[in-house]
Amino acid sequence: MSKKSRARQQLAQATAADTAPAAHAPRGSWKWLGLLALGVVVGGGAYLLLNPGGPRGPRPPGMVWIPGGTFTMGTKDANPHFFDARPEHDVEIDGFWMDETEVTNAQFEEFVKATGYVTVAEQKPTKEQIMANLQPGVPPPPDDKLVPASLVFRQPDDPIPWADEMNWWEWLPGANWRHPEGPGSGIADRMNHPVVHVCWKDADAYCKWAGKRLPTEAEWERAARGGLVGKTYAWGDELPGDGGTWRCNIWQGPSPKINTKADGHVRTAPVKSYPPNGYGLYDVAGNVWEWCSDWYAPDYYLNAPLKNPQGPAGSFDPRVRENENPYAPKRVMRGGSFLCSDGFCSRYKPYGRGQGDDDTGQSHVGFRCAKDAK
Ligand SMILES: [Ca+2]
Repeated sequence: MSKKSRARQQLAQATAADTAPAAHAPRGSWKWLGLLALGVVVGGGAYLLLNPGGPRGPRPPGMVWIPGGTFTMGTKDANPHFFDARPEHDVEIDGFWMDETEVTNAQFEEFVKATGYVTVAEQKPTKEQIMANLQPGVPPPPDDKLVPASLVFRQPDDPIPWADEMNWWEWLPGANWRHPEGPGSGIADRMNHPVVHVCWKDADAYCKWAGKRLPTEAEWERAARGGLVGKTYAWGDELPGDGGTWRCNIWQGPSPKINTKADGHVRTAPVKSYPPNGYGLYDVAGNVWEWCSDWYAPDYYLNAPLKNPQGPAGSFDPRVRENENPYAPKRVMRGGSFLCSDGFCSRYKPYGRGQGDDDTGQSHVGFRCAKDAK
């Protein structure tokens, strides 16, 4: 046999060996492997049929799956605080991932270190920014008022008129996410607290950096309800402090002067200080308000799409103060904050709605991210 024909013979033997079942493989193993593969395909299909709102893909770190489906959004609650949360209406939502906690100072610091991002509250505002939120014809603020600042809750010492909430809010120069109560305050001992003084634009920038996005308002409410139907709170119908165990960080005592701190915290609490809801989400009631992607309009529920609503095309807030522009850009925020209570602002219930200027930070506003199922 020539070298050439021997080589051809070896090649033929090698090819036969490659295509034949391995000598040690038991008879019929290919049949079993085929059946196994078929089982995976059929099983996966059955899973998708039986769990149309079920998770897709691996779980992103720190996120939980919010199943798709139809839920009842809004409320029949006659409390005037919920004038914009009526009527109740059924909404269909696709499943999505959601951060199990509010974004913490530690997480936000990671973002700032990686990108050099400077929040809006840390920047000197322009006259144009200020004027965009005011009625035409209102005189501009003096130049010396154009300094980096944010809104800080100030607990008053004396009784004050309730009618004007600006009596207990201060536009404080130097207040920002690193200094929640202004110069002299810090976050070194609050790294696991939710970041605050982030405006909507800051929250949006963080989400994009993290490969995520802000939840829509409908997604947020679907998530906050935790799979419960027709319940008053994110955990059910029990009052927040029933049985002596507090279920969220809100206000106890005559607001805004006296806070008895029965739940353990006067301002923000570390995330995961209270039990999660049915979907495994922490602090969807109280602690800090959370930005959503939607523009705010009080009458949106009257004509909102019934599947995956994204919010109105622009914002409108008729309840503005004198000289303020009702069409100034405002976004929805949800969940209430450590300042909420049933006697004052009960909007920490899962259907309660809030709104804020998209370029303004506050000491009780933060956010959490969502992520598409891909
Ligand atoms: Ca509290």
